[in-house]
Amino acid sequence: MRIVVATHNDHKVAELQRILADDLPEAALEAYEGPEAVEDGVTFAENALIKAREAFEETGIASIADDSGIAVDALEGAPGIFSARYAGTRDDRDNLELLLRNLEGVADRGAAFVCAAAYVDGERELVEMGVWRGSVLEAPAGTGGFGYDPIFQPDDAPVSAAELSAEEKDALSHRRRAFRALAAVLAAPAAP
Ligand code: ITT
Repeated sequence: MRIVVATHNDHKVAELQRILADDLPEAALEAYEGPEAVEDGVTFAENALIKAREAFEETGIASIADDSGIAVDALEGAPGIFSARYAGTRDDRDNLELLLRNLEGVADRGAAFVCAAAYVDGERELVEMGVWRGSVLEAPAGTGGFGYDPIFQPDDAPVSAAELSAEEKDALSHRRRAFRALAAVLAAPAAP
């Protein structure tokens, strides 16, 4: 099965290649070279579907997309779907620093990484969600991963997401949870 991976984020491409090699081993993954979709949905699920539809319409090949971000309890879920542009730039460092500033003096550090994994093939549209609970650190720790990883302390890991190896992050992440659920639906026999 050919599948186009509809993301322009190289970090996501690398994580998805590893995750899907495990969870969807029969898929031959292809990079998406088309235009960036306009993400004007109001949920992670809507935006993931918008990106997967756009890639399917451009290529005619079954397409998957990921829409993801960090949702902070004390900020009522912000930055959420706006995580990539929280500080007004696309710079991960600016976004992370703004989030730390907005949480200065805030005791409730609870947060979650959220991922919507979408699949579109012209016949079916599927979306599965993955959530990774944790808390926002007071200062960045670690150099691995991308985005908000240096300030995210997962509940189920002893160190920040940026201090985990790629394989350790893959085993726990919101992205893994969402794409594993999507792969399970794709692997299930089609309804009669
Ligand atoms: P595409 O839309 O092309 O896939 P994007 O980076 O614009 O790429 P999103 O709109 O889904 O993707 O925004 C995701 C942002 O959320 C990303 O830029 C990071 O800032 C953050 N994020 C998502 N997953 C993350 C992860 O595993 N670790 C750290 N930050 C993450």
